[in-house]
Amino acid sequence: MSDLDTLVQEARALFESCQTPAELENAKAQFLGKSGHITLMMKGLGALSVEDKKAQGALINKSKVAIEEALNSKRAGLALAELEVQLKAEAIDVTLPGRSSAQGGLHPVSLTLERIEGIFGSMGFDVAQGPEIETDWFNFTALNTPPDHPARSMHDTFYVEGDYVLRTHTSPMQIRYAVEHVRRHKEALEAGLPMPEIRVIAPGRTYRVDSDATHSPMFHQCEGLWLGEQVSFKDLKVVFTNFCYSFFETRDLELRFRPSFFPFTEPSAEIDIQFASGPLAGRWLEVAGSGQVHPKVVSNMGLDPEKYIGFAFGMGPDRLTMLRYGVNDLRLFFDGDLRFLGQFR
Ligand code: 2U9
Repeated sequence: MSDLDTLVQEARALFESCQTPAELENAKAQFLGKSGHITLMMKGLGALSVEDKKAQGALINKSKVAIEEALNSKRAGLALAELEVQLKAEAIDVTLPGRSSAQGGLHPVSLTLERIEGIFGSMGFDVAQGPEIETDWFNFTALNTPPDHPARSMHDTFYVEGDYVLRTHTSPMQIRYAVEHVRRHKEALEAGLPMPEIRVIAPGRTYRVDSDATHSPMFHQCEGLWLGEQVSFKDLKVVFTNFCYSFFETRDLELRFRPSFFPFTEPSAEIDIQFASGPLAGRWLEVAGSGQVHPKVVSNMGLDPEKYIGFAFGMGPDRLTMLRYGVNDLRLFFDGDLRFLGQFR
């Protein structure tokens, strides 16, 4: 075997043993680099005769081509191996079950508010929404709650810089609604024509300094108002009884109007209900406050209390949600625990 054949064999063996492209390029330099074997041999040709140069040059060239072929073949092999490693590392197992996207749902209290709005809507009540940061006038004074009233105590009310409060009930929204209603029908009123009745509920967030298993500093209220020339306590009883039948999806319950006091209504009554069957059967449960709108409050709306009369009621959607679903701790509604909230879809 000639020296050149041996050289080609050596090159093949060395290239074959290379594990990485970098190793292979180093190995290449030994044969084809500036001072590699083949290059040096080529340089050595200069000393030969023209004939020998031709013959020997052809042989060296043949070996060079053989070495280059071995090099390129190994390069391709290493590139393929590298690609395989990469493909393996980045492989996606399409047989794995996919990650499903969680389905959201409405908060249980939102579901209750939707139900309340739907039921009162079917009885002709509008829905009014408005500011949660209120003026002292709308939150207290207009509602016949004078400055020395206990409801204004620092213990109950969140005060906001600049003579504002976080509304302690949604009643101020009823005043806003009534004032706007009166403004819109000003001409008819001044001409002594009848004004369309005010029939509205005001659902929403309210705030008081209070926190335990049955009180939260942020809670919900829905207050209702029906005002006209012929609206009586009898209408309150009909409306609220029908509301309870619809809300609790049963007629198997009784209502009781128990005398009470609120600054904005006179006379006033607590509304209790009692289920005839089910887990709450036989217990009187307080569900709302109510009453005939106080003449001073009617007057604060810009209406003549001698002519306009009506009733108002107020209830706590949080408590109604607890009763409807049998939840015993109010705080569960506001902890944001999806294991709890996910049960109400
Ligand atoms: C106007 C005039 C009067 C709304 C009323 C109540 C009685 C009442 C609360 C009790 C605790 C709701 O469940 S609670 O959070 N409300 O007891 N609210 S009468 O009276 C009004 C409202 C608006 C203009």
